[in-house]
Amino acid sequence: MSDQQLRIGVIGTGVMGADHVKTITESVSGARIAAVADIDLDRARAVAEPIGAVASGDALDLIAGGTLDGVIIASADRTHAELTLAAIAAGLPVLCEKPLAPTVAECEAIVAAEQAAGRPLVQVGFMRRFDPSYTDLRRRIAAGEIGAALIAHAVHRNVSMPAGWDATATIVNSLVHELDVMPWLLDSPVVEVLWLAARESTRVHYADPQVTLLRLRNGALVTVEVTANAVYGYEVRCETVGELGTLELTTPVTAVQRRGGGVRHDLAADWRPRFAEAYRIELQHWANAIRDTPEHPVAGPGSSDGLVAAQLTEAVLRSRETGGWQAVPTTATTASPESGDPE
Ligand code: ISE
Repeated sequence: MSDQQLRIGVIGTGVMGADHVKTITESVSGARIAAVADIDLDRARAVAEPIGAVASGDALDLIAGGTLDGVIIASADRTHAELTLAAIAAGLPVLCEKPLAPTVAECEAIVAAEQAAGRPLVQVGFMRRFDPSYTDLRRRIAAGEIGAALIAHAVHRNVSMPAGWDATATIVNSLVHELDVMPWLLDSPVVEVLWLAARESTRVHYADPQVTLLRLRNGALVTVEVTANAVYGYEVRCETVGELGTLELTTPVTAVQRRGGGVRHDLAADWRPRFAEAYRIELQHWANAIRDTPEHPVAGPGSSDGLVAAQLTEAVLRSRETGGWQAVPTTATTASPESGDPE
């Protein structure tokens, strides 16, 4: 396979599926998009035809076709479990967008199927673990630059969310990134969570912004604000406070303008420009793993990380219901995250 390009299939041609097609086609070496599936066949064709890929209206056919070296699942969250299980059954390496599946039970079924298959096949699209600013922050915390890290403040703001979005969607779909990345960053699992919110927003009629506190096994505390409708721009921030100082994530910027008595740099409208490099590195490392280590075609967060994220998500949802701290199941507090650090 070494002098041949890997044939990758993409399921789902929404925002992320289309973005992965673009990134693999333009910026990943050794791999090409060979097939694209979407329940809307016209949409699949519109993405597939310009790059000479095969279009399909049936994701299970694409998986079972026997002509691919790997498949990316970027369809609706509720389809992730069925499609990931089908890929495992076909022995096909799979990169599944987050969340791995919306429920703990589905994630457990995926972990069990992968174990029965006898080799890891599932990577989860927690791309922040490949983002150069996050990997630098993690390395420097681990090196002890600020002494022991005691508190981290994370901020995650989207510009707006579509009609039908609600506070649960913010937890399952947006907060889940923080539930994965913060314990990885501070190298300690989450043991307890607490969900809080201000009064309901009159603009969107659900809790927005919302705050979640995470207590880690090493005693560190994390505050996370997630805003679904921040209006002004897409922004992700994180500052870690240690015993000797602080370390803060920087947002990659192109140019800073000083003019008219002010300083300004532009923010992206959504996460794709902010995390473009993270997606590129994630996909390149995944492709390299498929090619170079077929016995372990996973280069970062795997199914067990997807399961831990789902366990934390369910604990946060319970905290929202009960209004108090919620303990996280012990399987999540003893798992050690797969690195995902490309270096
Ligand atoms: C979205 O699905 C993503 O994955 C983005 O990375 C995140 O910023 C956003 O909050 C999610 O809804």
